[in-house]
Amino acid sequence: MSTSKEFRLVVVGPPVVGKSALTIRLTQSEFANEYDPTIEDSYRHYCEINGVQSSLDILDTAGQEEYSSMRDLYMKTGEGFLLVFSLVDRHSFEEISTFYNQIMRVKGELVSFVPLMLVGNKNDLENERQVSKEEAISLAKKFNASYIETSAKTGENVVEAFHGLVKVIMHNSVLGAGLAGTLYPNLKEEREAQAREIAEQKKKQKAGRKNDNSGSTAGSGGNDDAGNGNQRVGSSTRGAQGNKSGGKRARSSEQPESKEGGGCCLIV
Ligand SMILES: Nc1nc2c(ncn2[C@@H]2O[C@H](COP(=O)(O)OP(=O)(O)OP(=O)(O)O)[C@@H](O)[C@H]2O)c(=O)[nH]1
Ligand SMILES: [Mg+2]
Repeated sequence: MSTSKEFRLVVVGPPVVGKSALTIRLTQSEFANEYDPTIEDSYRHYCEINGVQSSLDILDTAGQEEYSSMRDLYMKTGEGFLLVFSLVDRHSFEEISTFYNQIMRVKGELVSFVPLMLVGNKNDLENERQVSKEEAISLAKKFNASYIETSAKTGENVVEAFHGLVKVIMHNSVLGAGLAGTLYPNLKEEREAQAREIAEQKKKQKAGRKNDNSGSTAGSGGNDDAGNGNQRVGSSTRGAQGNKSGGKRARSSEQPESKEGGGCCLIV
């Protein structure tokens, strides 16, 4: 009986701000000192959040402009986004709005609330700081996002950033629970919901013809913890926990579903 839930997180932001270093810090507990520009890498991280066994499917994206054509696709499929800028690079802070705007343009058609975590990274370089906490918080409020300051180098607040985003997703799905089960269902849940709906309709049709009550439990009455295999959205075979698995990948699935939600501004 697995209760593992999958969450699709996407790490976005300008180049050199530390997106990969943060992801590697979370998944491999080490600091990537060298700069190696990313095209697109995916990682898997297992953890428990709010008592829920969680499997984080993390997409580390390219900050470099030349790969920006891939953005629409991953923005569609992501459930939550870490918007990363560098506290020691004012330009990266100014650029983050471009990523936010693009997310809203792409996701805005699909959902009314997008879980976002604004991340000010490199806070170990305090004496080189170019962005104040106050202005970052103010931007987070505009984005209806949470804000956190991290260091991939020391590890400060790295877990909190990723897990905090998952908590926003969870919170948001609870808000939508009365309406559709979950607000941002993962594909597994969505398929189960569809199967249940189809089964319900079939039952009704049968009952309409005759009151035959032989229970065919087609779509399964169970809820979110049915099967235990993780579901893949795109291609790419993921490695075990914390392993970087395969570079660039093409995703093709569309994010469905859209429901009302609320934001929260959790400042850490
Ligand atoms: N001091 C310090 N350096 C960091 C931190 N995070 C990342 N770096 C360094 O900043 C450089 C860029 O980090 P990356 O994680 O590769 O940056 P990125 O955002 O993934 O860049 P792209 O893949 O090009 O988009 C590397 O040399 C890292 O070691 C941090 O928290 N503190
Ligand atoms: Mg990178």
